[in-house]
Amino acid sequence: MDKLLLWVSVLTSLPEAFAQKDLSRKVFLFPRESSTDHVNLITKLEKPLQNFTLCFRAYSDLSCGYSLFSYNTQGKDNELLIFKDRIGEYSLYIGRTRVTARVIEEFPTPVHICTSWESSTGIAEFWINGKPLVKKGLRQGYSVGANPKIVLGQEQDSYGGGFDKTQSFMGQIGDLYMWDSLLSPEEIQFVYQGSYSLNPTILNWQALNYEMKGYIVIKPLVWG
Ligand SMILES: *[C@@H]1O[C@H](CO)[C@@H](O)[C@H](O)[C@H]1NC(C)=O
Ligand SMILES: [Ca+2]
Repeated sequence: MDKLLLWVSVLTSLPEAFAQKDLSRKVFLFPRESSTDHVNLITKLEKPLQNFTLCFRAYSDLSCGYSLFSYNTQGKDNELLIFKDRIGEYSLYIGRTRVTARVIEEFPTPVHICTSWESSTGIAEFWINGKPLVKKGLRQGYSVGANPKIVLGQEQDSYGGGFDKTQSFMGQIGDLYMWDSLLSPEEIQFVYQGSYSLNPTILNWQALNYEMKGYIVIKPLVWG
């Protein structure tokens, strides 16, 4: 009986033990273009999202288009997608609809990206290296679906797959945090400056649950 109880507690605590790693001052390095290498970010998100803020750092010298953050739900492609179209151009997709924001940027240079969306107004925001870009609106009244597959390094065309080498990411990604709320402009600045004590509710780089698939390496963050 005691043995059985021990086993039950080991089995139930194992996933938790594997679950969360603190990746502070570390990045995922995607060292090559491929249609396979990727990282799955795992989160328990059981209710549709009306508001969110997502922030992370990225460093790449690709000049063609690539996926930065791909979030699909069952049967719904591009439910939430951050795509870099070209130098100085960032797109946010919500429910397969897209807005694009433009910024003058040096190339190649490390970038800190925050993006947010609010269902009640449909307003999407981008903040690039702490600087707010022109706001646009899309999908007012929509809710982003729950139980997502979230992929770094590849762009999904199905639920957790359907990758395309020409949209893959090569470079480094770190400091990724996601909230189910809108951060204030002051909070966005805190995050940009490296302060994350804001309780990220969906994804937390300091307690991250993830799976690395293929050629992915964890390295220290030496920029940004
Ligand atoms: C989303 O934000 C709006 C205001 O920006 C707020 O009224 C609403 O309650 C929020 N929804 C959730 C589920 O937090
Ligand atoms: Ca897609």
